[in-house]
Amino acid sequence: MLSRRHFLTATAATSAAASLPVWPTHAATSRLLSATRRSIEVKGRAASVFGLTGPGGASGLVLDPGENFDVRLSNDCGAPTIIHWHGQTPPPSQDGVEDTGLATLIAPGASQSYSFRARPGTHWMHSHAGLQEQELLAAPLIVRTAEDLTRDAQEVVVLLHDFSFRPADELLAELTGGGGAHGGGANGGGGGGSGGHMMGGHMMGGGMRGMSHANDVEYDAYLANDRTLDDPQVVRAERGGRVHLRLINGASGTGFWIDLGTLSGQLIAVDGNPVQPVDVRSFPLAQAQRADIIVKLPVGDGTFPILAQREGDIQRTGIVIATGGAPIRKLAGTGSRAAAALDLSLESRLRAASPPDLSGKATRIPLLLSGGMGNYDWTINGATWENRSPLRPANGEVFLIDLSNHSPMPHPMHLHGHHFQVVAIGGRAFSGAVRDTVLVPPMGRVRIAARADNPGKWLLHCHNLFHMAAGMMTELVYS
Ligand SMILES: [Cu+2]
Repeated sequence: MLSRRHFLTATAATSAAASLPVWPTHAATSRLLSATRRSIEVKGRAASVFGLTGPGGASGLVLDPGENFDVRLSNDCGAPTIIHWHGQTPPPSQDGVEDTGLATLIAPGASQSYSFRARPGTHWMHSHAGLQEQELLAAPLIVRTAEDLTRDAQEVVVLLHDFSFRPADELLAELTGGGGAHGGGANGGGGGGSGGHMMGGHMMGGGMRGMSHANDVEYDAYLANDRTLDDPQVVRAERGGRVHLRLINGASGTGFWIDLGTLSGQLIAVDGNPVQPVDVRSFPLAQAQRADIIVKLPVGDGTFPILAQREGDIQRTGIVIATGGAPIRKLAGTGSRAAAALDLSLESRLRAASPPDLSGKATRIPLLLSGGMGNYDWTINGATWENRSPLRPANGEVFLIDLSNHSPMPHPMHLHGHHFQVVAIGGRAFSGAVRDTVLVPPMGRVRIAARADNPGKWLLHCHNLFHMAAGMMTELVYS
């Protein structure tokens, strides 16, 4: 593996950016994945969205323990695209991004093969082209472990998303062009026939409450496996059985509070990395984060909603687990009170099951997150992506990134190609979870640490899609 990875990296670095290296493929073992266009029904209304379907037509991919990531992606969605394997740590040219110049968009009708060692856990995959992720070009990517197969628990995967009947570029144009907080409402935002409108009015309300707010976009619906609570997915399970929930926040602009209702669960992994088990019932899940939870069902018949409520709001979505012949009660699409803003209360309790070796020399990298709704300019160290100063850790050494949020919005920060450990929150050091995406709340400070063990060029960005599109992205470069 080492020599192969080294070879691939060298190839990528020396070839022209436009000529993507061709990976050897083995048709017999490659999983087929198709980026498609499909129609779903949201609140009784048809919507044309993107999709990522595997060989059986199901959404996403599930790999067996020890299986290599051998995937042939065909672009059948009618638009140029590229898919990022979120949570995987491939060689840089197979990361599924075009921004670093190591790969290009896949043309409609074309395909691209990928081959690298799969990283186990609950992950996902999504478009890294334009705003396609908002239009549901996202799906689960599950890499099972041998332990998953012996664990006596029914696996239930839930991909959360936010949804608008309006095109994503229209949503972004309104945020960037409408003068943000003060002009959004006056810029035609309320006129959408779908009932969707931007947060102009809400923002002013937020301003009166205080400095921070959570949500930029007023969506039409919140989805759990493509469905709303009007018509949720119902998963039949065994009385007294155990369920392994694999929760993925695939939303583009929404952080959720997960609510297990009357069930209590054990959180066993975040972003695909085992943690020392923690009992949970209600906990935050920021954009792009994943949570693996084991729940034990009662012995009697019952229905058990697993809900996700938007932070700072009453809107919610979810699925229902049902045992025996229990009738399914209608669930309201709104909670009784607004959820709080996402915080780091759970994060500060998490401990890595096996902390990485972060001994030796370390480089400290300060990362200031700033911006605001006024001009909708979101920056890292004062610069947008176009004006970035790449971060340069030393190959093989540890790097510490001090994330410091000087803005009124939360930023779920995602580093490509690595998993890092959360090692301090607000200056308090601890041996936290290993992750690929960490929430930095308004005015919050989080220190993360990782080893520079995957040379190349890697994106580091906010996983609020609109913040990223407005410039909140930089790159980590070492060779
Ligand atoms: Cu952000």
